[in-house]
Amino acid sequence: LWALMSSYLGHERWFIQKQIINHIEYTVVKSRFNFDNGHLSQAVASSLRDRLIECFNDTNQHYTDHDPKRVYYLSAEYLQGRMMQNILVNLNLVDQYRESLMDLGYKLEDLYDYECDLGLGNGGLGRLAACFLDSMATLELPAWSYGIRYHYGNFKQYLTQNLGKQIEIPNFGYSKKVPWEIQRYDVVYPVQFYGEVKKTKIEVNGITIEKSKWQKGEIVKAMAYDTPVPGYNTFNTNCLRLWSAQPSFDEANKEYHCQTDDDYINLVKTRQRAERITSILYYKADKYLVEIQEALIKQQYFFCAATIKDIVRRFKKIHKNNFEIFSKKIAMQLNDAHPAIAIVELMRVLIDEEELTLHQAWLITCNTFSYTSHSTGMEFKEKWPVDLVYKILPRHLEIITYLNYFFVDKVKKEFPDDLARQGRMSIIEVGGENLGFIRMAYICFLASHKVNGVSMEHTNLLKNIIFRDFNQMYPNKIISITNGVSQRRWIQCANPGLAKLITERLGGDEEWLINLNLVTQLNGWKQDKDFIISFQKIKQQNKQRLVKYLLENETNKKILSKYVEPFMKGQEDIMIDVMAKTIGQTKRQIMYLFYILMKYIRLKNNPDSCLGKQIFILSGRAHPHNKDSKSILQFIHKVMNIVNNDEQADKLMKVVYVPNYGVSVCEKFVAACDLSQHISTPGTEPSGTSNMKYIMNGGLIVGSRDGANLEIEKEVGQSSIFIYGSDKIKLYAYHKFRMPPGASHIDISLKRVFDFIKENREKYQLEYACDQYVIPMEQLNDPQGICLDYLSYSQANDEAHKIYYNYYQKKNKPTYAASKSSSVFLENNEWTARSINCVANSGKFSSDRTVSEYSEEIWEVQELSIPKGA
Ligand code: DL6
Repeated sequence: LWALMSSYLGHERWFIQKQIINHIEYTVVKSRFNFDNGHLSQAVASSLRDRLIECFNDTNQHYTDHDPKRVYYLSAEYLQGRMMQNILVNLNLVDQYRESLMDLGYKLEDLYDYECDLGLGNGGLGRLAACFLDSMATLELPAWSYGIRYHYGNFKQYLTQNLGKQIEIPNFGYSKKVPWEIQRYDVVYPVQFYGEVKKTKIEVNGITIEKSKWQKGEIVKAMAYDTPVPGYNTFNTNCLRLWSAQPSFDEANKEYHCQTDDDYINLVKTRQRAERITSILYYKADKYLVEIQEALIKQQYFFCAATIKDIVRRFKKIHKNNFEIFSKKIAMQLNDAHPAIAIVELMRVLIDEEELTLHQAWLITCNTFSYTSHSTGMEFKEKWPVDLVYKILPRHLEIITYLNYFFVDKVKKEFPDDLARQGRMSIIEVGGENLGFIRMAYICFLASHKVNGVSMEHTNLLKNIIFRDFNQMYPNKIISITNGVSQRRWIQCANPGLAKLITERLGGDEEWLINLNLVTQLNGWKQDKDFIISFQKIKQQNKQRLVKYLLENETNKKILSKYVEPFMKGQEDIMIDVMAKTIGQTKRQIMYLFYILMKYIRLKNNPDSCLGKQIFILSGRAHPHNKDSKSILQFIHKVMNIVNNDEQADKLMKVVYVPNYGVSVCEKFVAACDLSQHISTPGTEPSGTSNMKYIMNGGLIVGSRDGANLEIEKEVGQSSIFIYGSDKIKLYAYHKFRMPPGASHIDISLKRVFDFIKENREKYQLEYACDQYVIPMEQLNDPQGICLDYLSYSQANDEAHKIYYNYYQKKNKPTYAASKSSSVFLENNEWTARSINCVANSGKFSSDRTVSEYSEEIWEVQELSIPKGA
């Protein structure tokens, strides 16, 4: 309707302005003569929401009318970040909105920062889900996604001054109204917990069968919140449906009228208990307190029960009880094992409510579900204590027990003499406290027709280690689908300058936004002087934008303001090196910090060893339940204290930490950085996706032999990714046999770092690093292989710095070239050619490719295009 009206009347801008001003008045409730950027941002969002809702309603109606096979994506996390810019890009409205606002005297780009980052996720898995939403809509797939509407989302990080001690505080800002979502007062389902299973005997065709009925217990209501998800350049607008918990009592019902003070208090407590189910996003921990484990089980079941009810209701509306075609009409994808209980819930619904047999229900379930694993460590495999499941979900435990009985029987038949295998493969891990544990990931494996890893490396690990026994029994089940990220978010929104340049070079064609393989044409421009200069200028502007952002933080302002002055004036260049990811041992921030300290020590001994100015940026949250992670965060701040307060280092290197890492911060990093670190311990990072984002934006990478780094190397070649160190087999040999023999010697430069740490242990409070690493070799545990890999790691970084500073050509201090604009930049065509090479060969890492593979190899859903003005 909007498109039609605008094209007929030719007054698109006028319409946009009128809409925005109306929203200022009637939605934001401000006078049209007195509002600020914050109000304007809300009004712009509301005007976009109106458009989205039209497409959203049309899409849903079209799906209902045509009844295609649908895919439902179940994920406990969605890390969407800010949406306004992404929505404008997808609706192809950036220019119209920019111009309309300009007429009114405002700048569109100034409004983006007023939106809060939607942080319903902890990291990679949630951000991947957000990219998938974008790609599924863009590819016009009939896809709905389900999740949890956490009240507080990811925590806010508070850091004690200078010490880097992390305190987690709830993200109260998050509960501010999210402009995109639609509260569905009419989409509400009861979800049951606790209670008991009652057995009754019934006669069917003369045969007596036992029926189970789950009864009593507590009921909580699940209310839907829908967020429309537009695709790029299409009318298709899918739905992200998130569930929020509400108490189930009907406040108008006389039964609940309070007779005594206690009744009143109890009613309030009931409400709070219900709301608590969806209040926070939990971080995974090796061992939880019982009450947290209970809350987590309730949260996951709540989400899955409401989702299954919604899906079955929609199916029955058209197909009544024809469950034979259920899996022909529905595919459900589990994003990791968090929603595993959805499998058992579907079984329960089919058996107890739809009166199918266990066998029938199992066949339908297996043909419907598929599962993506996103982890490598055993610790991430969801394990639920049997006693808690018995208490909270007694009927589900019964179903799981049946499934396990039949499955273990099958294992026994196939491997009659292998008792150990039967124990290893059992869904229920017997023994220990809590009457044992339910291995939820095994349920996912067994009930899915396809299981996938998220990179080649990861898939091999699933086949050969994590699900080895299962892979032997079901050899064709595990497949590999390498992750990807959306170029609309991660180039077009994060780096509009580069996006414009790409479009220009591809002849003004924006097709690359839906087919990233087209950027391969940029390979032809790697040596083109004009293109190189344009590319460098964009990078320079992005770097200045990032530095400006760093200066907004008081601590970083103190560290950087003088250091960056000439850079901000365009008089010199600074190399920006970033390591941004969750802080933890396997991510190996420690190795990066050792390298920074080594550079610092070298510089103290010989100031000429530093080829040019650098800023090392670290960002990422520490794991709230993990001591090591928090100690590493403190170690970062100690290294900052050492380097940033030293007069000699003052002119050549600075280290900063950026708190509250999230999608918007990451957007600034990927557009600006020259080099980034993806250096996880081999065998611990399933894929990584930030490595793909940096590559797409022309950032070179230092990477370990882990996750998707190796596939990136295959695409961009060794000139743009500096792969270093051991692979997981070498690491295994190192741990098991201290092999190779050289592994028992610590590299001389690392030794200097250790000596420095030892000497300054008290002065800078370096206990953590000291106690972990500066100890006799025979006591050194080194689980992450840092000593093993350090030499090649430092060489990879040194090599990158030399190339950046043109060392091989100049063998002396860098020279700078003046551009036509006021700024100068490092004259280095070699680095820029490598950088362009990254962008040009990043086509594989679009989430459009990833989602197409899921669609073809797993879901078997077809695209369904919504006609204009449907
Ligand atoms: O697949 C998305 C993403 C990968 O890129 C990361 O390598 C992996 O660590 C991450 N996994 C998780 C597991 N979380 N839990 N729970 O976030 O998935």
